[in-house]
Amino acid sequence: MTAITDAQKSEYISHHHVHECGDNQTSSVLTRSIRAPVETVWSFVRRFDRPQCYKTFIKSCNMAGELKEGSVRQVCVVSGLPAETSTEILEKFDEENHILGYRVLGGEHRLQNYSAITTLHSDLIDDKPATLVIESYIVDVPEGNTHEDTKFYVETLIKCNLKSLSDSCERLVS
Ligand code: A9S
Repeated sequence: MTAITDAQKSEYISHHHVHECGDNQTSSVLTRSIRAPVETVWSFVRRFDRPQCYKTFIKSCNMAGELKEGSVRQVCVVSGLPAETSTEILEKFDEENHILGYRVLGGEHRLQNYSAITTLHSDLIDDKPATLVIESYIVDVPEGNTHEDTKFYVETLIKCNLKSLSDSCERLVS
């Protein structure tokens, strides 16, 4: 096992994280390195039925049935955000390659047509098993907002999620 190079990282991004962006849409890619093995990180990310296990903005989640592509969840958001609920479908669920993709179907919030994909890649940090998390999204720019506003809002939420994912995983392995 070796550490992920910048070239490999670019390859992962061009393979999984390229979004066709219309004029009224915005998208970006965020990454985070976590000092925990891929299986540990995946044990959190895979829980489409329980996003609140690391996402601090989610108050509760309801999903009927099993974790599989096509499953739909209803999430309730904590107070203080310009959102109440969101209905979301699991579009890609690859347990072998550690890939999860979901899309927003509706709900009381402003991020219409939000779609995100998260991929995990096995890495080494200081000779110990680690994980490179890559998350990208595409979303419509809401009426009355700029591309920059929208990108800033979404990136802020994703960065918080990745930080909390990292804290949860690193706490488990330390
Ligand atoms: O949690 C994520 O995967 C990332 C984001 C940006 C989620 C956003 C969100 O679920 C809320 C937390 C409800 C905030 C949606 C779809 C809209 C919001 O405004």
